Amino acid sequence: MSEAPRPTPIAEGTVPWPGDVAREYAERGWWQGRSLGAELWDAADRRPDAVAVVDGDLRLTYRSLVGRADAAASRLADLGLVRGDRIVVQLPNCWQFVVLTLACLRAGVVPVMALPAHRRHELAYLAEHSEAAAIAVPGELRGFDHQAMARELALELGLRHVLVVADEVRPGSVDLTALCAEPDDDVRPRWDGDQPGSREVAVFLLSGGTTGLPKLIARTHDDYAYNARASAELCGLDEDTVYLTALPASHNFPLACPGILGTLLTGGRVVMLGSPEPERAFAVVAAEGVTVTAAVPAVAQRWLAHADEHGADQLASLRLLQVGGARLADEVARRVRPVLGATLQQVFGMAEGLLNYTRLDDPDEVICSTQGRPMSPGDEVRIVDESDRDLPDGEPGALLTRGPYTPRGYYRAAEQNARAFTPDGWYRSGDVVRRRPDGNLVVEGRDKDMINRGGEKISAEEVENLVYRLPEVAQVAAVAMPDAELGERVALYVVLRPGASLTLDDVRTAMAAADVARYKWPERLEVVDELLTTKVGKIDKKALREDLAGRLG
Ligand code: OOB
Repeated sequence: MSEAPRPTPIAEGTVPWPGDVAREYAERGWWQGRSLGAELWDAADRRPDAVAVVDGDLRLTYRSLVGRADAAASRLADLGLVRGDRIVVQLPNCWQFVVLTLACLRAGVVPVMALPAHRRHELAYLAEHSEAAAIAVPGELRGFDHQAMARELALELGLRHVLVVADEVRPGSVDLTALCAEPDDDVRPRWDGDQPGSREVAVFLLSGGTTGLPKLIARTHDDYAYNARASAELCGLDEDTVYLTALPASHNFPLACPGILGTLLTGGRVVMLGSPEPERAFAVVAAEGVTVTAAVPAVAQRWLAHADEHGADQLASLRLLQVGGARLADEVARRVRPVLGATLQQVFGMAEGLLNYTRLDDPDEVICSTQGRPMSPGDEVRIVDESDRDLPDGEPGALLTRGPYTPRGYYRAAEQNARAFTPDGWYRSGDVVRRRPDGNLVVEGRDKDMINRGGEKISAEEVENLVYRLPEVAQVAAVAMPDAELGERVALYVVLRPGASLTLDDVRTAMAAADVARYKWPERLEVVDELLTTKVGKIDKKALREDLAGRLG
C-alpha cells in the first residue's frame, strides 16, 4: 500500500473539528481512525459467503461485493479517477450504486450524493461546486434520458467521464455495470492503491436546502463510519438483518442511519428496491424476509392504507419500521404496530449530522408522540430563544447541535457558515423543538425557510430565485402548503408587474425549461396585489401560510 505524501487533497474548503475535540472523539472510541472502506472490508471478511446485496434476481455475496468494489476501484484508477477526485452519483436504487459507493470509499474517490429527481439545474451546480471529475447516471429512468443530460453536462463543464448503468451505453460513455463486474485478469484482486485517511472526506451529502443554492456536507470517514456503526447498534442490527432500501439510496437516512452502510458493517443483507410503492415493496418484504426498513411519513401512510385494504400478512418478517425525514403525526404513529405489525422507530435526523431516535424498547407513548433523543453521548443539543439563550425543558425553541458526527461547517460556504453555525461551532438546524423531562425531543415546527415535500427538502429561496426570472413577476414568496398526502407542497404568492398575467402552468413550464427537479415545481399560485409584510418590511411568510390555510378552508 502506498502512503500518499501529498496533503489531503480536499481538506481545503471543509471545516474540521477543533483539535482537542477531535482528540476526545478518538479517545472515546467514537472515531476509530480507520476509513469506512477498511471497516467494511473487515465486515466482509468475517462472512464471505453470506449474501450482502440483493437487487431483483441478482444476489451478491460479501466476497463478490468487495471483489467487485476492489475491481471497480482499480478500473476507476485506470480512468484516472483517484483519491480526492469527486464523482457526482445520480443512481436509482440498484446494486451498482452499492458497488460504486464502496469502490469510492475504498479508494478515497468522493461521491457527491445527488438524487435521481435532479436535473441539469441541480447537477450542473453540484458538479461545478464540487469540481467533479465524473458523473454516474442511469441510462433512462421514468422516461427521462439521463445519459443524454449527463453527456451535455460533461461537455459543458469538462467532466472527464460519464458512467452509465444501461443496456445501451453510448460510445464515449463508460459502462458502469462492466466497471462493477467481478475482477478479471486486468485488475488486481485486492485494491492496493492509495487509501483515504480517516479524517478525509468520505461522501458529500446535500443539505436540506434553505439557501438559493444547495450546500455540500463533507462527511469524513471517521464521523460517517460512527454514524452508521452506532445507528446499527442502536437499531439492534445483526447478521440476520435484512434491510430494505426503498427510499432513494443517496439520502443519509437509507444510506447510513443505519441503512445500507450500517447493515453491511454488521454483516446483514441489503435489498435494493427502486421505489417504496406498497404493492411491490410488500411483495419484496415477503420474498426476501425483510426485517428492517426506512420510510418517510408519506410512505408510511401509503403502506398503512395498503394494509388496511389488503392486510399485512406479507410483512410478517418486518421487525422494525423507521420513519423520519418529516414530522409523523401522532395518530399515524399509533397505527403502525397494530396495522403493520412492526415496531415503529421515529427518526429525527439531518444530513448535517445529529440523529435522534426513539429506542426499540421505549414505551409506546414515547415512540408514538416524540421524535426520540440523540444517538450519541457525544451529541450536544441546546434549545434556545431568538437571542441564543438556553430555554428550560418543555419550552419550544431553536435547536442547536454539535457532536462527533456533525461537521462544523458546509463545504466552501464561508458566508452560509457564518449564518448556519455559531462561532463556537454549533449547527443551527432551523427546527423548533421542545425537550421533555425524559430527554425526548418533540419537533414543533421550524424557523427555516424550507418546504418539506414528503421528506424532500425545498429551499423557498431557490424557488423564488427561479420565479424572479419571469418578466411578469414583480415580487414572489414560496410557502409551504399543507397537504394530507405529502405533508407539504410548494405554493407561490406572486405580485405581477402592471398589465402582466401569469398562470400556474406558465410557472411550471418555466421550471421545466430551466431543467429544475420536478419536486420543486410550485403546485399552487396565488396572484395578489401585495405581499403581507412584517413590521420591519420583510415578507411575512407566517402570515402568508395563515392566509393560505384560510383559502384552502
Ligand atoms: C433527514 O435529513 P435531511 O437533511 O433531508 O433533512 C433534515 C431536516 C431536519 O432539520 C428537519 O427539519 C426535518 O428534516 N426532519 C424532521 C424529521 N426528520 C427530519 N422533522 C420532523 N420530524 C422528523 N422525524 O430528513 C434525515 C436524515 C437522517 C435520518 C432521518 C432523516
